[in-house]
Amino acid sequence: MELTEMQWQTLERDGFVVLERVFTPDVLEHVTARIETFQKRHEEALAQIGGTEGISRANEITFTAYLAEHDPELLAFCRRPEIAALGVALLGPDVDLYWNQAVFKMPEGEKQFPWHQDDGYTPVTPSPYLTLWIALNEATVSNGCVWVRPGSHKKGLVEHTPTPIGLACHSLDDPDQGIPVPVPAGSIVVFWSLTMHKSGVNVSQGCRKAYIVQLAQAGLVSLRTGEPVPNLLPIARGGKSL
Ligand SMILES: O=C(O)CCC(=O)C(=O)O
Repeated sequence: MELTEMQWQTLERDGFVVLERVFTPDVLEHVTARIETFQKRHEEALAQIGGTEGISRANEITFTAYLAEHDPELLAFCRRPEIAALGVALLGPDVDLYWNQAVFKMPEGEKQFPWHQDDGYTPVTPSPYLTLWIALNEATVSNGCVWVRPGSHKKGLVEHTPTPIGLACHSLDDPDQGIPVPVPAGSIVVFWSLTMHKSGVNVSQGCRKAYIVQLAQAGLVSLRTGEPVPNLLPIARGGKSL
């Protein structure tokens, strides 16, 4: 898995690049089935506590985290050569899995997910780290694909304001709403943790499913505590996938 010269330039200039159809349908099917078990459990737990927890809202949008931590097969997916090679190429020889979560956007929703930088949620050093937004099914403008503001990673970490549905660093009413990034199933939207992104409303009939895998240089430190981020999972060492 190597980026072409043009893909490198795009990532440097725009803060994101699309790698189409990296994963085959059988790999996707397997990973999606594993993830769905956890997501269903998360939905059920949400229903029992009134429908909301953090930024997850039952029947609207769910963020199901710590998947690779609980499922060896999902950890193996995060260590696949395609993913490890991207981490090594963009971050260096020693790469950790910092965070992983499935984001399911339910049909006929009404809300966008607000503009933010991933670093806005939990600032860490070194920054930026890398977000791989993996489309488990086709992501379209109608079902709530990701949108990005090209070049926004060059602004550094900007202020984020809490809203009832997540942190926001740029208004959804601003005329500059960036560009949509629709992708076929199995594709990766690669972006930096400083790249501003949002996701659109899902006005389709089906659920939009993504698996978000965030990679960082080994030895990430929290800027809030000054302590090493705990429980990181190694993905590559000395340039080699584990
Ligand atoms: O997948 C989405 O709808 C948005 C997820 C997102 O932006 C994030 O988790 O940072």
